[in-house]
Amino acid sequence: MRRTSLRALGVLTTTFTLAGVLTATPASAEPGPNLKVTATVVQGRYLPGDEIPVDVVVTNVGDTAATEAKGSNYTTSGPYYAVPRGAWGDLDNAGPGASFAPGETRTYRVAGKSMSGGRENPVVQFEVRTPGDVDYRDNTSIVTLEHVPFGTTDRVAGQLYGDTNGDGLPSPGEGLAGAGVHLSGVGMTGPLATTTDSTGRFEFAAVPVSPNAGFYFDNVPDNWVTPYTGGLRVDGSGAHTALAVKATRPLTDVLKASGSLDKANYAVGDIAKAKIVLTNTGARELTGLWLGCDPVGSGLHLEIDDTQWGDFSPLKRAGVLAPGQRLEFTVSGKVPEKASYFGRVFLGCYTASGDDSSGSHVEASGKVPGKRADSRGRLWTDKNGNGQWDSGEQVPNVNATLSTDDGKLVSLARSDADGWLTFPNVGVGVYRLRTLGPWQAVDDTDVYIVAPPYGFGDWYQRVVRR
Ligand SMILES: [Ca+2]
Ligand SMILES: [Ca+2]
Ligand SMILES: [Ca+2]
Repeated sequence: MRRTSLRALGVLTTTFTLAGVLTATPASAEPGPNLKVTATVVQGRYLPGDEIPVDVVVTNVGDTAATEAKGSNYTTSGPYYAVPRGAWGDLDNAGPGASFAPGETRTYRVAGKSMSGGRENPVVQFEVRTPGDVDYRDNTSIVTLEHVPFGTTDRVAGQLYGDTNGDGLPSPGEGLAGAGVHLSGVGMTGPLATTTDSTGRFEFAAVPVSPNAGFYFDNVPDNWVTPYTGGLRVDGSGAHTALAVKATRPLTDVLKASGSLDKANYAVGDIAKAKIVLTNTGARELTGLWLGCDPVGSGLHLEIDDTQWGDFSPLKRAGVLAPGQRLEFTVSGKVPEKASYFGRVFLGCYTASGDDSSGSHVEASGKVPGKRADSRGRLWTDKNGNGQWDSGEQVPNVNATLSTDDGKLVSLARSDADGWLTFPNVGVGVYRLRTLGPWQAVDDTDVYIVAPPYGFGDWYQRVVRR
């Protein structure tokens, strides 16, 4: 039994007399600070990995100021609930702590994440301590952080349309039929796939809940371009049952591009001149235009300084073409050394308007002759019809040739007992392989002659009986 102090009674009286709004000090409490903690989960549909905010109400129900108050949380069962550094604000354990005047109340929104999935919900104790707290029974509050129940599924459905009339809405007849629709995400056992119907509609009846389900289309008819749809949050609330996904026409419809180099042959270090022609064949002005050249940084492309593109530079993205306008650029770039190992220097650019890089490509190349290399490969035929090379499928004693695009013969070789053949000391570049006699080379018959150290190694060439 606690002794009721005169001081506590005094506070009680004052409280009732003055305002009646402060929490009355229990008549049983000792004099001194007394923090009381009440935690409440902020309502929401939470999935494993989500941030779950909890409102922690801290009140000093004592008659003396509470100082150095510090908060902490502890997962008593279920998946671990982790809060980031600083989540407790001025109640942070690493700091000096906070003060509460008698009767003062503050609410702290503490937001952490429950780590793994599974069937269990985290049960978490929130606690705030102050030195000398007269009644420790009310300093903790335990809450269950409820996730959307394990095994919940959601319906995801919508329509893919090509916005032919440009009104930004699915209009009659704009549905795109026969496109593949794919959905896969965290927490799902495997990817889901369906196909749009004759009106462009699609449906996944039971998608397992997922904080981030990747969503994309393929095999879209007539080259319509689908947007980047990003990940969907599928949480069982039915938020994605009427998706309207707008596809747009590719830039290639209206933005034509071509390129050429000023010479057929170059040496390393030469400055090559390139001519690029862009044409707007459409009826609308094109804006935000730019070119992205040597997109993969292969080291085989002409080194063109971006400033030469003016408004069409990838840094500016400010090119404009009026309807029907044809624009010709002449730019120059150095032939890099690496090109001499491959025998080719390239000009390769994609064309774009803003973030849409679906314009025509610019492609041109020149020869960089000089280096030579051996090229070794193997002839084989798919005896067991499994589509791949297997031991014993080599084809011996076949004569083969390498020739240029325009049919000029550059090398001749004959396969040995194991199907191997070597074209010796061939000038670097790309050639066509042909086989003579009863065997015909099929599939990709390009042979790349590349000088060390960049060689691709031995190649395999499939042949069939004529
Ligand atoms: Ca207390
Ligand atoms: Ca429309
Ligand atoms: Ca085979």
